[in-house]
Amino acid sequence: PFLMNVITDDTFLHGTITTQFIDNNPQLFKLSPSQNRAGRLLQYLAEVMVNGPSTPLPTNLKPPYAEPALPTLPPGEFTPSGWRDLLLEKGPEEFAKAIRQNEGLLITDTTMRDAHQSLLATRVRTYDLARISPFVARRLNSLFSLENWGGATFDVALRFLHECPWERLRAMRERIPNIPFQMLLRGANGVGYTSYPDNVVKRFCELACFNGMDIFRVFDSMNYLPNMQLGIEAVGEAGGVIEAAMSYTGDVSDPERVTKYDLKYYLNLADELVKMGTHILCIKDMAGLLKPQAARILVGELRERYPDMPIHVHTHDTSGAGVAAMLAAAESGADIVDAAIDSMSGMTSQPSLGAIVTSLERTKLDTGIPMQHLNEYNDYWEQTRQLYAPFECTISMKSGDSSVYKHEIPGGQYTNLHFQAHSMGLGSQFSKVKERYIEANQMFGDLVKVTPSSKVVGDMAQFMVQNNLSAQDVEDRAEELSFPQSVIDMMRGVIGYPPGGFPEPLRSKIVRDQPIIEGRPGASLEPLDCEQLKRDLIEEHGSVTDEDVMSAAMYPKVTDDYLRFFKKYGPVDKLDTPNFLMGPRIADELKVTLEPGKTLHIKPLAVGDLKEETGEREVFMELNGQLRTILVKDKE
Ligand code: 3PY
Ligand code: ZN
Repeated sequence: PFLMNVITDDTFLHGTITTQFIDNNPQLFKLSPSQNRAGRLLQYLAEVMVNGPSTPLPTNLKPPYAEPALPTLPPGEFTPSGWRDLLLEKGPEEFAKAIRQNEGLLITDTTMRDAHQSLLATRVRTYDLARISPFVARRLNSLFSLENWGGATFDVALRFLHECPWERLRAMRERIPNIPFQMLLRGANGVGYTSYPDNVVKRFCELACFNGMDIFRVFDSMNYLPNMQLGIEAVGEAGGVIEAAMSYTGDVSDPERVTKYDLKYYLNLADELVKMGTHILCIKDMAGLLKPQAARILVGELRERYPDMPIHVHTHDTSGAGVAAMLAAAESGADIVDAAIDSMSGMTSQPSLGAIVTSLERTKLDTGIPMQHLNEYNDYWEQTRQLYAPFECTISMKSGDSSVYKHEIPGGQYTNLHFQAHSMGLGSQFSKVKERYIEANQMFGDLVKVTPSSKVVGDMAQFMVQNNLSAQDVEDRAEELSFPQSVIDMMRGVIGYPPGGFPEPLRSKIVRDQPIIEGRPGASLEPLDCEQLKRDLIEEHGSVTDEDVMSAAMYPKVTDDYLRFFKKYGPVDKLDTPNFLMGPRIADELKVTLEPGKTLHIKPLAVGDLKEETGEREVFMELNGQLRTILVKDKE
């Protein structure tokens, strides 16, 4: 076991061992008698049977206990080559050139990140992503990229799914060697909600590349260039493909609209991002505000200005005009657009992949993606989506909303706010939230709204609704109101600055005597002592990886809980989704594959009576044909 510990140790794997390796790594001598993964999983299942779901289920919609059928693949077939082969062979610069030389429209499939972030509260698990991955590698190899990491997936994987996001990345990479992976990096905010020390962002990108990430869409929630620059540098130094994103707001097609975010603003911003060395330029339309005509104007201008620069367009279909906007972008010179497979598309998600592909068939922008394979992929996702019924946004949301052009709420946040308002039984509450969101945005000086700035505007809107405050009330009483902490922090400069800064005197009235951060927040943060953090984590949890250290750097408490959970309950990511969420049913046999060739057969037999003295119940299960009894504290 010592040898096993060593050869699976992160430092060892990264090839940075020194002669003090053993002295510096006392954790390697902590030899656990056995990993006892089966025992820990039985404990997990028994606890869910007695005490209900371990991850909160926001609705009582039930998933079926069914395994979605996978499209068949003949065994022994080669994995065809894809855009990643070219990237690995030629590097990011040549990769960018090849994108410009490609004739048809290229597609990024967002099903595995933004689509479920927008529709299913980011709850899709590695288990379901990994199952379909071999099919994607073999049959959808003409996709430009798969967006499958970053954004909210990192936090949600650890916090609610009790799984390691790094493990997800590796699991998918192993199954999909040929298609580039794409992640959403919140610039200096990494995959979190606030600024982190520069060394954290840099190490994070390094490890993301090491674990198989290729393309990093880097944005800042206020398009604040110093933050963007840090993200761009971090990706560049890590060897990733830099895709700098301009977060789009306002309406460049409306000359009447008085806004900071006009065509000139975006062209200047693009100039800066190009100067910073981006490989791909992205228009990130997180709320779905880029009307077809606006796409023609903006993409058209950018195309002319930068003939060699690949242009990638991201949108959300909230208004219902997403397909039209992506087709307009493509016709105006965009190289790549984002879409989600049909059964995971529409409303606050991306526009439909199938609709875009079929619309372009037999045109000069033909994507070359075979519809027959997309249909099979779609069937899988249609069934898989059912497994996440408890998180389904469509329980309350029945359609898109073209008032998004006014309130500008980003896709994922729209779903959350909509759900919250409706679950309070007050559908009419939502229109109030939207109105207040507009007012809060104006009060803050008209912001680009995307994580985390969108969260601050949302917090303010909810604060106004709860306290029955109009914008005028807030202005009048700003000196005495107890503003949400996120609002105070944003005004202090914690996440950076919007063009023109925050409006005065409101800012001073909100900040009061709290310290102000001038310039880029990361510049005034001490570097994190990663080695010390690693030692602390080892002390607390036994062995941890460098990747765990990065999780802990961004999400200290969430990672701590995750590591504790893992130690107690084992690799719950290996359970199928209904059994993970709802627990197993008596007499149903579950098969759990821990690794190739190691499968557990688990059959729950009965839950015993409550023992008054201890408050416990015995749960009887068969594990590979042998009876096991598990004691569980009944929390009722
Ligand atoms: C995120 O930051 O998670 C987003 O999806 C922003 O659009
Ligand atoms: Zn998005």
